[in-house]
Amino acid sequence: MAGKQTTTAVTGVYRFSFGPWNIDEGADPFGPPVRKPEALARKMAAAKRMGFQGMQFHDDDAVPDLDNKSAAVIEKEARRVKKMLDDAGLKAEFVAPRLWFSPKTIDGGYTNNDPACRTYAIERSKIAIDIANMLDAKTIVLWLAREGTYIRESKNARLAVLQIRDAINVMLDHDPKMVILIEPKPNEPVDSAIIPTIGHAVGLAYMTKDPDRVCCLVETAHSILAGLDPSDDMAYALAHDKLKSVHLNDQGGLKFDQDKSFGSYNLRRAFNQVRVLEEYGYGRKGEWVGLDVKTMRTQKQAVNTKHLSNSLATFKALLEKVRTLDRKLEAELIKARDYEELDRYILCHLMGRKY
Ligand code: XLS
Ligand code: MG
Repeated sequence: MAGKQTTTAVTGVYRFSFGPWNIDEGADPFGPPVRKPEALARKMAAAKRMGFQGMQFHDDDAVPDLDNKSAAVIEKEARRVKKMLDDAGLKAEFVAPRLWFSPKTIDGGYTNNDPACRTYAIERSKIAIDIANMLDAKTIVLWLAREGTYIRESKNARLAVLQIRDAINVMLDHDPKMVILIEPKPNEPVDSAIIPTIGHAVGLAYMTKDPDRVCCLVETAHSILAGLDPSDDMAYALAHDKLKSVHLNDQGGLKFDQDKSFGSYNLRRAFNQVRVLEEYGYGRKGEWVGLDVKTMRTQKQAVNTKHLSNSLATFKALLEKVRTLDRKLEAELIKARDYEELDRYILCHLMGRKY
């Protein structure tokens, strides 16, 4: 039953992951790459060295150019990546179908106005599930990048919700065990997303034929772009027992999607995200902590992974802050309804000042 646990006596158990796209070449819409690409094997070695336990993949991170490969070649290449993971001592957390690069997904995947393109999106998602199985990943992630509109009149938004539901049902049928995680984002690259927030994602999960296998991934920056507090979004999904992964990062308000290092913009907001995970006992059912952070464009080649190691270090430092919070004092201040004093105590605690 969703949300059974109401006490705070448990602690989390944390495993960390990131994706190959989190060590990038620094290109943006206004400038070319400024660093050389790193081979997947080097990214895996960096993950291990920095203390990560897993990697996340797009289907074509594991099997590049997969639209032009046979099933046999896809399998051979996916198994080679699995062997690389084994050799590096890493697990694959998830595989995500990349439905935003192909000419067939210019107008979206599952909600494309062209039925042939919708079919492509569903078939591609089935291949992503097959690759996930080959990598022994337990989840697939749907970041619904182009499932939305550039102008409101271009799609029927009610129908689009049902199209996404139907596509998920096909994926659930394709594999009896795979868990599907929806990663919502309100905008960019589209103007308006069909599933913009975690509330929409949870609602959609209950519309599918197997709601227990349709869950969520909350990304810090995506919540902030929706004007919401990421820890509250996480709490909402946790109350439904539907938070199965997170993409921790940071974001300076309503700007382009920044994917800054975790805690780098708002440490208190980061503290509350760690706290909500810890109080649920996050990770005990195999949930991962993903760090979906981006290298600053100004960073040189030799130091292109600091955003990852820094984000991990910040998570661990904030976990320490959560675990050393004076709960008795907090309860007294809540009882007295002295939230000004509670505010002060939290700030002193975060600043490491004597209270
Ligand atoms: C977007 C994501 C995306 C997914 C997987 O924020 O990082 O790449 O997690 O498709
Ligand atoms: Mg993400």
